[in-house]
Amino acid sequence: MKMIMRWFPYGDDSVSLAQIRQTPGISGVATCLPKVPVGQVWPLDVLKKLKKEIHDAGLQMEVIESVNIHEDIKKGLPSRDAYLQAYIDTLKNLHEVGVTCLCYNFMPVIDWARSDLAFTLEDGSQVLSYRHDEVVKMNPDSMAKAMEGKARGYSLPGWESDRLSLMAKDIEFYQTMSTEQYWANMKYFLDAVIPYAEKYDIKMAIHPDDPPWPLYGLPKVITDREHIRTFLSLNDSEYNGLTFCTGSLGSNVKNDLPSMINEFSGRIHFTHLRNVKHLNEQDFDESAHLSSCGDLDMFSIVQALHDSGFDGYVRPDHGRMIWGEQARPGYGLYDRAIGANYLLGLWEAIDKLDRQKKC
Ligand code: DNO
Repeated sequence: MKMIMRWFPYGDDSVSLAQIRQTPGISGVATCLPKVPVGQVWPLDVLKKLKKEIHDAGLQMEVIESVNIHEDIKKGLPSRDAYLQAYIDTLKNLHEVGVTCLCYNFMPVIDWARSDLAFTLEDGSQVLSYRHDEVVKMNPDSMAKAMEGKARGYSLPGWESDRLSLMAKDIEFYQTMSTEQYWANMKYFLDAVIPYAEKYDIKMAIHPDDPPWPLYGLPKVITDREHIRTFLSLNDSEYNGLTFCTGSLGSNVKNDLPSMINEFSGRIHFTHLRNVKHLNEQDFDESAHLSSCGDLDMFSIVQALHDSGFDGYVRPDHGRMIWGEQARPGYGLYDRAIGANYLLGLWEAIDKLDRQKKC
């Protein structure tokens, strides 16, 4: 298992590579090229420069989060083949710079949704929160505006401007698309891309839909055990795998995360570990990573990963904003560093007890 942290390039991150390097147990970063418009090939020279910057700081660049998928692919339009070729060419360039795992999502139009990016908890810390009634009263456009106001000046991954400009038209398009058609478009993507992921030795790791239920009449498919089974069976290659995001999947109280980890072991290549505190079945606040701060049992989750032989990448997911930090919502340094070391502590204890048992 390798513990990494998400990091945004081009000076668009309040957290420096040096700070990440000084966080105990972190071997690298999950990063991206947010300035390359969706659908275009990620340039090799830019990737090489980025890799050098990360390596010079003493960290690895083995994970990319995310290369976004052009809407024409998700919509199944004839123009998709050209965008698929660009995706494949990007995989080639990622391979050239030593990337081994690619996190992406197949959510239509919007990536993740929250009603507030700076909800204040009792202890004064601020978190991302989700109130279903508020979210359905908004539309993606008004949510984007509300989010921008709370983003502390940082860009929000998944809410890129090229995505937003077409939003209204895209939403109408998807509202008339059946879920079966959406799965078929996903299979078309996988069958085109996975042979190249194998060739370039890059594990594809789809991120679950967040939150894991439909919004605004848009198809949402990576939400629970059944749907993940369907997804994995679309293409049987081990390179067709998952980013197991405990916060996203854990927002659905019916998901039994440790048992899902056991079932999908071997196909989980990347894990986002965070906790959530439910107010009811659909409303929740993100919380500190510690089990006692939320509803997820992080011990059982880490134990399931450990015992199923997980050897991919883990990153602490969204942290709270604490100690006066001003950072991109979810991606400050302090709470993620605390979370990472809590998770590493769990892993060490589970691993050592397991070894003792075997002696
Ligand atoms: C939000 C992230 C998502 C994630 C993408 C992966 O903080 O979890 O934006 O990176 O869904 O493609």
